[in-house]
Parts: sequence; structure tokens; C-alpha cells
Amino acid sequence: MPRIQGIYALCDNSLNPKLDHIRLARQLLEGGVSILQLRMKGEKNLRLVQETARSILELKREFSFTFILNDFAQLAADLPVDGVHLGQEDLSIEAARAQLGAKLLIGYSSHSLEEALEAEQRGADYIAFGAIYPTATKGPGHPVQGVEKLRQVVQALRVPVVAIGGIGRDNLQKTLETGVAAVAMIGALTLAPDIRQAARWFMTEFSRWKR
Ligand code: TZP
Ligand code: MG
Repeated sequence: MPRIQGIYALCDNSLNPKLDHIRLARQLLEGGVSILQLRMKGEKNLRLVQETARSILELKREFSFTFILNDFAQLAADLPVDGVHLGQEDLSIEAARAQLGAKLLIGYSSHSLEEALEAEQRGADYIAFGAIYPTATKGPGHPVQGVEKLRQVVQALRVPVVAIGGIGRDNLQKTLETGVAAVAMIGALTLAPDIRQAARWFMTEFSRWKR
């Protein structure tokens, strides 16, 4: 299985702060997600991020998944993560590559075809493109790209494209039809009444589509 393929779950409790990251990670993995990104946006306590990442990495003894750390690229050098996810405010792709080497995946968030092509050229291993649909996570003013732009990005890039933003049960099918490698989600998983079951549903649908 390629390292970026399937359901890309963001382990992020910003929409549902009562969730504990480690328990959330376990539920998502029990549901079968293939990629997990730890996203502790704005967390000031680096040690907490590091310890949480370590605890999630221990779950690799039980589950097979790709583990990506959002931001905090400086922590990735000392942790056996599979990759880091960067955005415009973070360390540059080149600097991350120089620090982390060729083996670690570098993901990059892009919001236009031009940005996506540039990030690929600068060495990103995968591109997250969004928001595809309106999303509560980014708030009402966040630009929505739509599925046609997503299709253009998928067709133009060689690296895998991960669709993000407002993806749920109702629009999964038309998102997958663009040929994306993976779909990333926060709300559809972390606000589900049963997170494990929701993750399972999305993985089953994804596998059915890719078969
Ligand atoms: N980047 C673009 S949209 C988004 C990020 C991190 C959040 C996606 O969250 P949701 O709840 O799946 O719309
Ligand atoms: Mg970032």
C-alpha cells in the first residue's frame, strides 16, 4: 500500500475539545484509517506534542498506518514519524528536506494549482488541496475550491493529492471521482457519534472505490 492512500484522518480535537488525542488516534486506527496526522495547532507546550506523538507511534505495534506530524518539523528529527505536514507559515520545504532527509515524507498545503505545482517542484512528496467544500474547521470566510479545481490539480501533479475541507458522507463519492490519492477529514470523524464506526464507513467506501 502506498504511504499516501486512503483515509487521511487528522487527529485534531479543535471541533470537539473533549477528545483526547491519544484516545482519538486509537479510535481512528481501530476504524482502519490508513494515514494519521497529529495536528495540535498552536500548542505551546512542545513536550506535550512530543509525548503525544510518541504515544501515537506506539500504536504502530498494533496498527499499520502512515504517521504525519503537522507543523513542529523541529520535533520530527528525533521521532520516528513517517513525515511532516507544512503550510505557508512553516519551515520551507527545502529547509525541512535539508533537516529531515530524503526518506521522510513532506506534505504541503496548497490553495491553487500554481501553488500546488510550485510545492511539487520544490520537493513536496504529496499535496493537500482544499478546502474542497465549505468547512466549519476553517470558518465561513475560508475560500472554497470545489471539485473541478481539485480534478485539475490531480491531473497536473505527479505526486499524490490529498483532498481536504468539508468532506463527508454526502460528497465522498464525487471527491473520489477526481482521482485523489486520499481524502482528509476532521469534522466528519471527530464529530461522529461513533468515531470508530465512521472511520470504518469511510475506509470501506474508499476501498470499494479503489478496487
Ligand atoms: N485545510 C483546509 S480545510 C482543513 C484544513 C486543515 C480542515 C478540514 O477539516 P474538515 O472538518 O474535514 O472540513
Ligand atoms: Mg502548518
